[in-house]
Amino acid sequence: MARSYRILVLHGPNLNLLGKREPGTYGLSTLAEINQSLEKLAVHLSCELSTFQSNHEGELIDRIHAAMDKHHGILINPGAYTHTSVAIRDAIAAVSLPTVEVHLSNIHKRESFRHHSYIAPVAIGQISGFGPNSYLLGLRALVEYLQLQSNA
Ligand code: CA2
Repeated sequence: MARSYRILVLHGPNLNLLGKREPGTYGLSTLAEINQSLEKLAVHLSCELSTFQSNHEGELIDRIHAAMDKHHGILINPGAYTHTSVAIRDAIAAVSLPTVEVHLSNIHKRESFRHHSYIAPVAIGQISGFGPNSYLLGLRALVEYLQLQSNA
């Protein structure tokens, strides 16, 4: 059966270190393991994923721009750029693809500088605090949103 939705999964800075440093805050799962569990769910949801991690703002922005004609939606953990990047926010707004923002940790329970997200106002929603499950919940929410939109 053809996969119905193509989703771009973006991981921001330092997330390549997952499972290798600070397990107390970010858990024991590696980024490769998170991508594998997303792939498994994607098969179940009949969607196709492209995953990409970068420590560079411009590279993330380039991928968002390139998604315009190739993908139906974006799942993004912008990492620390969540709290600093007007440029990533503008890129998401410019491509106007449905975007779900996810975080491993509950950013609202942490330092006050993490409470504000530049991305949230241009996302359809934010999922924060469920560890790697935030990504899986985010993918489900995005696919359901796309399905509801196409049935409307
Ligand atoms: O909770 C999240 O997913 C964050 O997006 C993670 C970012 C943080 O700046 C955000 O406030 C919340 C940090 C990612 C750093 O990842 C590391 C992983 C392992 C070791 C060190 C950093």
